[in-house]
Amino acid sequence: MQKTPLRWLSLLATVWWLTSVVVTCAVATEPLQSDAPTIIPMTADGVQRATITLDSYSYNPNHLIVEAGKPVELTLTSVATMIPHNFIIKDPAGALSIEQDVGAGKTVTITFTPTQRGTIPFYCNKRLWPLPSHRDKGMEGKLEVR
Ligand SMILES: [Cu+2]
Repeated sequence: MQKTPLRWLSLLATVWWLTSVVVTCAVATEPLQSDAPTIIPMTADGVQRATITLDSYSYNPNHLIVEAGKPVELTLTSVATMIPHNFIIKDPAGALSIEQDVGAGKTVTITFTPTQRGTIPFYCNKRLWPLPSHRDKGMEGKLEVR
């Protein structure tokens, strides 16, 4: 009979500890990104240039607007620690198909010329099984071709 209050106390402590861990994880994985569209400016040489920052698990900016028929140069800069990401963009017609790996902390540049007007999604398909893919964690965006 003497031990019952102690047992309750330790149970309460365990519940409190588990709750705080779950809350901390939920706050930490909240993606920080803006959905505001970014019109990629054309430089003097006729190339539409932009830098996209890759993090775990986001692209920033994640809504790009470009002009059809003009070259696009994207500098993909990863600020992620340890986790490798990629940049995949494929239009349904098959005119545009890019799959570029971007290692943690690395920068790579891709160039392409979108020909079809429309909105094409881009995303990261990396995943650490059995966790959801990076795209499922919010690592996606869209390229609006006008
Ligand atoms: Cu990724």
